Amino acid sequence: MEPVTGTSSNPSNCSDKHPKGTQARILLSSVFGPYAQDDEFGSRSINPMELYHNQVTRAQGSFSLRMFHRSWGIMLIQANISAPCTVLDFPTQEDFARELARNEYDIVGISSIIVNVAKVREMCRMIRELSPKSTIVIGGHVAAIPGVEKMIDADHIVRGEGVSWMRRYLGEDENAPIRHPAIVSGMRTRIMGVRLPEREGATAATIIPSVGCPMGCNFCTTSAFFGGKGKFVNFFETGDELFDVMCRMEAELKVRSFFVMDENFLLHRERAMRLLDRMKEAHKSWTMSVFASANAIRKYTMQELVELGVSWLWMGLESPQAGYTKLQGADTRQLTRELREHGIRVQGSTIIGLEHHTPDNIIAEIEHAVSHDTDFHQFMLYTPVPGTPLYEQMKEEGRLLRDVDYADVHGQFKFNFKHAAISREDSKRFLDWAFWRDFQANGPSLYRISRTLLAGWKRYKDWPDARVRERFAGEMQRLSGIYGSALWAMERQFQKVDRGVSEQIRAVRREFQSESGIVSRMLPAVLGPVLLWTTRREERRLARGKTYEPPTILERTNWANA
Ligand code: B12
Ligand code: SF4
Repeated sequence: MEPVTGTSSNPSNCSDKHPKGTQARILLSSVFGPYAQDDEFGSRSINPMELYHNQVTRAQGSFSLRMFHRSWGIMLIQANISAPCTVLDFPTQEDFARELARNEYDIVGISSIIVNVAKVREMCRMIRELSPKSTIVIGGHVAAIPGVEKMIDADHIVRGEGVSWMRRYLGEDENAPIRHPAIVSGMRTRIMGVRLPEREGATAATIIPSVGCPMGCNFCTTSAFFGGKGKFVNFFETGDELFDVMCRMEAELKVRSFFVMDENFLLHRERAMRLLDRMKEAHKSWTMSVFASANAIRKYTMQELVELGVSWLWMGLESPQAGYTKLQGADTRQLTRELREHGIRVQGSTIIGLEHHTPDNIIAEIEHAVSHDTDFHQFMLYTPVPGTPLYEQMKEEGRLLRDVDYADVHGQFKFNFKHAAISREDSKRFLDWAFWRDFQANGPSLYRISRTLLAGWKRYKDWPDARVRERFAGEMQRLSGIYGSALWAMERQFQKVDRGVSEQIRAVRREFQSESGIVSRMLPAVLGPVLLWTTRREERRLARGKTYEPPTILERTNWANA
């Protein structure tokens, strides 16, 4: 596997190194909000800045898990340059204009994905007007749009890895070790109408070991953007390096859980197993949420995964008929069941509208996906995204639909290509049905994750390895009363959707009661009715069209030199 670094196209032909080098003053910004509304800049109400509510739990009403994630790409760049740098996350247009007007920035970098290209265009226009001397650098997946340099007025458009590009541009050592920023993985978490308190250490730290994925599935935009099949960019090569980063995060953020932002973390077994050795030596009872493909998961025994602290696993299920290498020979239903029995929450991901799908077989395919009974399930339309092999193939075959706004090419709306058997309108109907069916058949994800925790606790509460025992005991102690209360409210509220599921929720609640300590056993009687009330209030708010937006965040580094 060959690592790759970022390359840029240089529309204005300026020098490849900024004249001020590390003295240049830099602004790095994400695209402006608000996001969860329909507007001319490509915001869409169905495309909020929320991971779960956007593409996983969106049909779960007040039970949908809502939270925001920072723009990690620009945080990573900021942490790895010595020039004075401001990161502006989730600004409004007014915030962005104010920041440009108040500071004379030499470089303004904007990070964007494809759906937000119209915002990038507008931000470039604003920079030219308010800060005409600034050099404009555009990075992130938006750079993969063919002909993007003609759509926006920028000086540099960076494809691929951005830290090495920015270091090179400032005349710094692009191969210097990566300094990992301290990132709290999520913020403003909300469920059942309640915003969870943000205590230090309560939310996992994000760790970014690499970008890209060598598996190279034809539709995969992250794999394609960082080099495609056989390639990826590793920031931390070894388990030792990763262990050191995690120890630093543990100390800085007071965390014991980590969201590992690596497209296929378990694929690199040697690194993962070395990390496990170090964790054992230092008696680290950490938990990890990871992305991994079925073929990578099967390189490990359940014991190894549990000892490694894997407690949340995001796995592509796609479709058993699709023939992806990562799924070959895998019985994903059996694998999901086994993982959950070991207390590992599974987030499945299924594609709607693959080539072999027809109106006659799609319902059975969705039912098959739903029968995995994962804790969370993401459904996505098969989508040729610029930069991917699938996009090139569809282009050659003349199947790309013209006049589809890039703002609508995100897999949660309608096809952007001509499917052999399914119409564009029906693609949305099937997608929406899949989300609804999963919720109706399997209940709220909050119920499902509590059930998985219970299974893990029962299996591992007396386990000989104290690290494992402590992890489950800690989670149970923190969560059993809260889950018990939430289950109390869910059981009642879900009666309207499906009585059978409501009864299953009750059974799990009772089990929690018998496995909990005295305080946690008493809590549901008090907290349950409160949660039922907040849940119903939230349902009314959502029915009135309530949406949520992330806060604007501004962070400066090396600013004394500026
Ligand atoms: C966290 C995340 C989010 C967060 C948002 C974070 C944010 N603040 O914007 C949430 C959950 C809200 C989200 C939402 C969506 N997301 Co999202 N998301 C991700 C995820 C999982 C991680 C991003 C990340 O931090 N990666 C790690 C960092 C280090 O990598 P990076 O961002 O690519 O940055 C590197 C380079 O791109 C470059 N770079 C980035 N910015 C800049 C700027 C400059 C100036 C330079 C020089 C370089 C540079 O340098 C960085 C370091 O190498 C990625 C998947 C992935 N593995 O990347 C998807 C991903 C980015 N999301 C994607 C999509 C499609 C969406 C949604 C449309 C949801 C959907 N329907 O699928 C929405 C859009 C929301 C909106 N209204 O904008 C796609 C983008 C596809 C594309 N080609 O444009 C991705 C790639 C997932 C996928 N495989 O399909 N997302
Ligand atoms: S295994 Fe997952 S991350 Fe890797 S290329 Fe395939 S879809 Fe992308």
